[in-house]
Amino acid sequence: MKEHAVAICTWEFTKANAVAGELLDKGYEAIDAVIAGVAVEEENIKNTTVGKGGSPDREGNVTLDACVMDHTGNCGAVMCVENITNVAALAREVMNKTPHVILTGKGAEDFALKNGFNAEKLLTPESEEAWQEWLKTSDYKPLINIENHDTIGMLALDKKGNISGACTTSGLAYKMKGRVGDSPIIGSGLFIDNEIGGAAATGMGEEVIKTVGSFLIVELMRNGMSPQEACEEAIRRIVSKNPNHVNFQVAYIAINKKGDTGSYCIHPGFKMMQYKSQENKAITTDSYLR
Ligand code: SD4
Repeated sequence: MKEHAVAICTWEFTKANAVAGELLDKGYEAIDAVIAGVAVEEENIKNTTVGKGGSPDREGNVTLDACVMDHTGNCGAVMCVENITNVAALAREVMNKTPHVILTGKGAEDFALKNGFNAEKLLTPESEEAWQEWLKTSDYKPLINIENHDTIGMLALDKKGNISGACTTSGLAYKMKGRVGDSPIIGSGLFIDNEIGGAAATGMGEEVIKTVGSFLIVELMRNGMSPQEACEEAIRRIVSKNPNHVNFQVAYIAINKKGDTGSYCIHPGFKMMQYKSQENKAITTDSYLR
């Protein structure tokens, strides 16, 4: 048995990370802890990039993306789902109850309704008002930090020493209708290999997809890097390929089998939460740019 369970997540989602960490301390499995943890943000209507209250696409539809991966290497994902709040839990249902890995759009929504999820309006008056305001200029420009990037990716190591993860988002505000980012794509927004560790991403999803960021980090750890070194190398990979990196943020978090953690980002301003030895703290992440 591992001495200490560890939970980490993107951004300063104190409560979500504490919920996961405390469940791990009680002996819950990592997959259950991460799904309960990220649900806190999916249900938080003040968070405009995850779940209910998420910013809509440019046509006013809130469409959610999520994936989960467990210690056995099983995974599930949903993309572009409307009217369902807890899409990480839905991704787990896809993993557990279907012969598939990914369900999208209406198919995912119908599957949710048949499996006990409630249909809910995800667009809050506040998000609708912000969208109406945006429509006046329709200027699509990603913002560097939390204003537009607070997807929650969470990784957990449970007392049995098993690692699982979840990633859930409403994606970039005012994206094109039908756009899907990295967050529900296994290997990009999230990847777990229970022999090695796990990684998750937040930020400009297109850039994470192009470099298959989370899979890359796990493979770098397999080849001997620490979680910190692997996150740094994955950010360097993006930066070296794209001179436009000054205009967008990407941040990674990672954990290995020993419970060592790491995080790195392009621009200053990203924080990771870490729950370890019953202590839940925010860690300011080093950045490529100063
Ligand atoms: C995406 N990576 O859809 C997500 C966006 C994000 O906080 O991280 N938002 O590209």
